[in-house]
Amino acid sequence: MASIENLKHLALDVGDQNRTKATYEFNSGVDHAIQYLDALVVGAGFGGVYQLKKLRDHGYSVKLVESGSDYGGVWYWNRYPGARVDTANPQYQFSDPALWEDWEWKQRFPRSAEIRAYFAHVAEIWDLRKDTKFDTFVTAATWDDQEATWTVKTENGDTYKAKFFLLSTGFAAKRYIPDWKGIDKFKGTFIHPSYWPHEEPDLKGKKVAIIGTGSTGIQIATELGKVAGELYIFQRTLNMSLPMRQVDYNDHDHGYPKSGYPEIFSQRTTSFGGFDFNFLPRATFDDTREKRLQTYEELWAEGDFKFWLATYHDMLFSLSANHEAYTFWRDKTRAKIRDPVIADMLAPMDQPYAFGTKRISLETGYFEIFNQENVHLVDVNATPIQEITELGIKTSEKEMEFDYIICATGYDALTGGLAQIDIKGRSSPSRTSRPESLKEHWENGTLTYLGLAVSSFPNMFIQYGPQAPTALCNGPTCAELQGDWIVGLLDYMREKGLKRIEAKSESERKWKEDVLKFANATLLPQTKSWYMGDNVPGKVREPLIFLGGVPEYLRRLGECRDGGYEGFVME
Ligand code: NA7
Repeated sequence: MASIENLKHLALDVGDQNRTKATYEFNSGVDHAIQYLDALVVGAGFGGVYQLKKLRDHGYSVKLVESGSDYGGVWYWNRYPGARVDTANPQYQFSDPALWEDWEWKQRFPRSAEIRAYFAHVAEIWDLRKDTKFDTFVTAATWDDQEATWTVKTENGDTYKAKFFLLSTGFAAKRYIPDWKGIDKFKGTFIHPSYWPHEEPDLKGKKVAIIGTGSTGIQIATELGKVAGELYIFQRTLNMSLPMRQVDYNDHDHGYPKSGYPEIFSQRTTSFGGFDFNFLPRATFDDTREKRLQTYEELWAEGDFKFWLATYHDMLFSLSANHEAYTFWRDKTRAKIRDPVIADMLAPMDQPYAFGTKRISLETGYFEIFNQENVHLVDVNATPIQEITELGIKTSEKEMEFDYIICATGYDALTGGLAQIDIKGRSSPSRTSRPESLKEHWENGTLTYLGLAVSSFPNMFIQYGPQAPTALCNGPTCAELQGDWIVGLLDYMREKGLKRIEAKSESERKWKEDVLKFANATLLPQTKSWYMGDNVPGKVREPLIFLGGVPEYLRRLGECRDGGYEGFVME
């Protein structure tokens, strides 16, 4: 784990001279006067960018700070081969017509570079750059109860004092690399995909290992299968990937008429996942077998997440319904793989876990790469990785030599990015009246109210974090609905002359019960996944996502607001 920082510096040295230079200048710079603000927003992805624009429009003094060197959030960092969003357009963008009227997407599922270009467009139209500071990693934040202000410190020595501290750091802000012995000894290149060098490494003909078959591993493997001399994919859990059905747009066809955009955007908050589609109103066995297969075929043909989140409404709740979906997926997938032994590893006859209870990835030819002679699959359950050596990877069976090891092992998702900042709230009775850190507050499990606020951390709000729809909600949808709610709250406080707001600990307890109740009604807790905190050793196992869906979440936010921000204490 200690090697994460080394990896970051490796990536910066190799590929991002500008950022290295910028970091140096900030470190040695003189511009460290304290800045006083109404709000400091952390993180320049969809959530933070929306927050900056909205708060400024409402007359607040606000700044946005970001650890990367430009806008995009995860899209700033994720530049690995094949990196692309798996939400279909036109849904993956802000709803402001000033942005979409002059913007044409090139693909139904845009590449990471196209999303960065979109963010540059947003920054220009919304005039964001003057209020954004990049290369700025927030290290600590301390609440002053007397002044009702947060003091926020950054790695490069800046200090901000802000009435509101708004964390839009997203759910994938802290990388996870297993604590293997020997990473530093490896003579080749060891890469976490989110630190992919900006100068593309030449992998043609090279011997490459990819560890991990989440969305990242699958996207990279599909691309590298075409260029690597030998590609070894180390799989711990198979990914029940679905066909993406990518579409390249041309000058005349952008996939969807813009006249329909407002309708699409208004539908997003009525859909479970914040998309323009929803679960079917009928259950799996309401249909005859013939009709069910026809329905599956139609969903399969449409691509996107339709076979996951636009299918029968009981698929994520009933084992027998889920098994039907798995069987269909399995047979479709096995038909793509020639070697029956490999087919048994990628899509076994016996269902290994409930379909859709881990993050589904969208693929474009992933399963077919295993028909190539240069692509190999290693089951790390049968032959676990024991250590990284000078030459490559040593499993329980043998040592394997590599030029590159791509460690696509994901993130300390949802809580890790927040808890890594030393955030200290007000004095807490449970800490014998010393200020409690957020990490301490969550040491026995995550506690939030509405996935937005935390008791004993006044005037602090989280976007796209734990106990909200987050990873099961389209990013721009969540950015807008949470962003609007937070700005509405600040407006309310300003109108009433209030300075301080804090979630009651009782509200947190009740919200946690609700999060548990919704999760336990589904099949998700039965599967090991980062939705449940399983991927990081030692992390508390608990549902980290609000699984009631976007409409229910929005209803809860509205109920709280309409009740005069019920569940909070304000003064
Ligand atoms: P994920 O989805 O967390 O995937 C990480 C992968 O790494 C997954 O297949 C893991 O297997 C595997 N992994 C983790 N630890 C190990 C060890 N010790 N040995 C072998 N394999 C391991 O991260 P991604 O970056 O792919 O995606 C993150 C999200 O970002 C994605 O869903 C999008 O929303 C964007 P496991 O399944 O835990 O058995």
